[in-house]
Amino acid sequence: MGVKVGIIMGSQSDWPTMKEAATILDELGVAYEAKIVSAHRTPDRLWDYGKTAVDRGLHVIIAGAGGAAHLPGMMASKTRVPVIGVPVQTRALSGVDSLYSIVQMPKGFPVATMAIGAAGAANAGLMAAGILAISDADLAARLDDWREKLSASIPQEPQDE
Ligand code: RP5
Repeated sequence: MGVKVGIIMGSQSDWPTMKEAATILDELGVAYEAKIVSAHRTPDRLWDYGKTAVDRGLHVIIAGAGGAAHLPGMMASKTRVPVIGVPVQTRALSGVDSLYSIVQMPKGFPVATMAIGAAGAANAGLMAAGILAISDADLAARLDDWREKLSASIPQEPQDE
């Protein structure tokens, strides 16, 4: 069985954002693949990816795109593998365009939409790990440990910068 998490993005320019998801998965020891799959520029690639996702053993797809961000929704239309959408921050409209493009799916084809930008991509990694942890006790323990460390790193009181 191959990797269970697919990270896909509409463009090379999305990678600095989507790398945040990859970094989280690295930290948690979760294997993934990362691919450029554009809804507009490579629609056949999108179709093939969605068509083969279940048979290839993918359990979660993290899909990031910016602007007219149709990749996550189209992928959700093509496969029942859960899709986590990441709205990439755009220069023109600050990512609100991406967010609206991803979040407003019609009934029947959900995309679990994260926050705009880097935080959303990191949370997508954590969400994917949480889904896999339901049936992976070792990963569940690593995720619990990661969360505890984050909580412990938050100071009780603010400091002057
Ligand atoms: C979208 O268009 C991509 O997801 C990217 O966020 C945006 C801009 O792409 P590039 O012109 O930088 O390749 O399809």
